[in-house]
Amino acid sequence: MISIVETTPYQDQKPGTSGLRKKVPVFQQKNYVENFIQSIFDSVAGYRGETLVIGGDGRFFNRETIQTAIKMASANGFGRVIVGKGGILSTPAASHLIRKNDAFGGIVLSASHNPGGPDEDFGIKYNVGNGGPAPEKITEAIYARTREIDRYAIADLPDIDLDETGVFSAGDMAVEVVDPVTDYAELMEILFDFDAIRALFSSGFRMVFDAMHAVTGPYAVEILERRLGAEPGTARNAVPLEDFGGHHPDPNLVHARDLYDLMMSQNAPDFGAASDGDGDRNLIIGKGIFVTPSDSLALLAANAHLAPGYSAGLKGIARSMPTSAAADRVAEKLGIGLYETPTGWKFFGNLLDAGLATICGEESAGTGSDHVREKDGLWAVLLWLNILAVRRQSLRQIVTEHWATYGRNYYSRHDYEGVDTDDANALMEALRGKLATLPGSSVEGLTVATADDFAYLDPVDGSVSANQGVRVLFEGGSRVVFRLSGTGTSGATLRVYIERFEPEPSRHDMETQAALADLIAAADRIAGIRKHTGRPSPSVIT
Ligand code: G16
Repeated sequence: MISIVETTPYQDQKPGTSGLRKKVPVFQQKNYVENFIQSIFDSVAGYRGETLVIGGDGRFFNRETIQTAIKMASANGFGRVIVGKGGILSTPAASHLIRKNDAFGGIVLSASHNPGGPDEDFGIKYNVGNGGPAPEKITEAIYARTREIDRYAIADLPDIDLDETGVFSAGDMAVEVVDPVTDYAELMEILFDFDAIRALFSSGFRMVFDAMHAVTGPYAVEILERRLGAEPGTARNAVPLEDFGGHHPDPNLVHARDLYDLMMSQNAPDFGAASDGDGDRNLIIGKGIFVTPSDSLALLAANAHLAPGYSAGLKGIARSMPTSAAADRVAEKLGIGLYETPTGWKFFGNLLDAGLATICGEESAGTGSDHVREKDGLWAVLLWLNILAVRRQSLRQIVTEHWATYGRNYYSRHDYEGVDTDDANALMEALRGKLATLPGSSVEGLTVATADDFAYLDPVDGSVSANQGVRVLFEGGSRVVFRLSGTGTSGATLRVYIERFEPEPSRHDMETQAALADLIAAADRIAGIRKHTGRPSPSVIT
């Protein structure tokens, strides 16, 4: 039986950089989830009888939301739902299932690297038929719909048992509960040289992968330990927990500190890696050397041809605007296109679909390729392993050789979290107001060459996305970028991205913050960070 339930709209269901992210109690309000899911269905057409993929990162409220989504998909006329066993699907695995099954789209439940639990974060994201996050045109339509929605449809059905694989029925709709790992692991076997990586592990190579009590645990155990022969225990914190063990499942130097300390210690293994809540981010650390996400993108692009899936070469490289320009010089040397997009993986979808880019990456610990339409944490780890297996050099050697060839982009991001929203907006407004007067001025001994608010013209569909971050470029190629995060759930987060290009190998050994000191001071002078936020220093430095 299908019920049409009357409802009243919420005014705050605006999707951010990556779907709707709020605190769990917000999602638990009456009809909050139902309103948003119905608004998704109301904003896309042609799904009757089609397939919808549903899964999440296993955080608190995942299972309840999946049951709701299944009942609403049935009532709205979908023909089939594919859902991961236990409600689990990493974001890249969900993207792959959408593509492999020619699904109409997918609902991905995650708040990524944000903490989970009854008072922590939750999120709902809609992905389209190419497997990628819905483009802005659709997220805007969803938001518009949430503001006027007055009813939703839901089937009156018992809950589906998510812990058994198999095909079940939910009204006229089939529900296929699938193993979340199998299809994804098979895709990885096609892309990478598993024999070479197995040989690397059997030669005594040791790694640690920190799943951070989040979704990649089962994937890492199956792929790294079972299929590639890494020693048992290589995948740590490998059981997904609803609250991620009380931690932030954010693979950065603050929240993956144990891994970082291990990798900097005397008994460090050869390779350390971590992934986030929903498995799309990655952290890469060699013995005694952290690889910034921007450098990782450049290095993966420069070496991708060593993996079978990329042996034909790359069509192009895409990076988000705040990501360092390290990848640009790789693209230049390879003679392929380099695309600079706004922050948000959704902007890569068109470039990948059109065959303009093969590899994409972001400073926010995301790297991926055209194998799916999401960034992919384990994919990045496996590509690194493939490169290490072929080159048989240490990660440090590979990175320093890369810098010697291309130059080094010193890079850091300073985050000011939980800033008062009005203060953060005032800072950005003031910054925008002085853009015209900055060029030619001198700050901390640096001369401003250009300053603008980044706008993106999508070369495929011609759409324009304005106000994507303020960039201040200095003579000599250094720059600072300011933008407000679109993924936070309380207050505002100011992100300041700082970058200096250093071509000279004898100067490649500096400590990063020291190498950027004058730019950091210039950023504060230009934007008045302390004045506007009242913060003497950033909350997180990565
Ligand atoms: C999401 C997006 C990424 C973006 C990141 C940070 O990642 O998919 O494209 O770079 O947020 O965005 P912001 O700087 O606006 O907070 P994830 O891993 O959170 O889904």
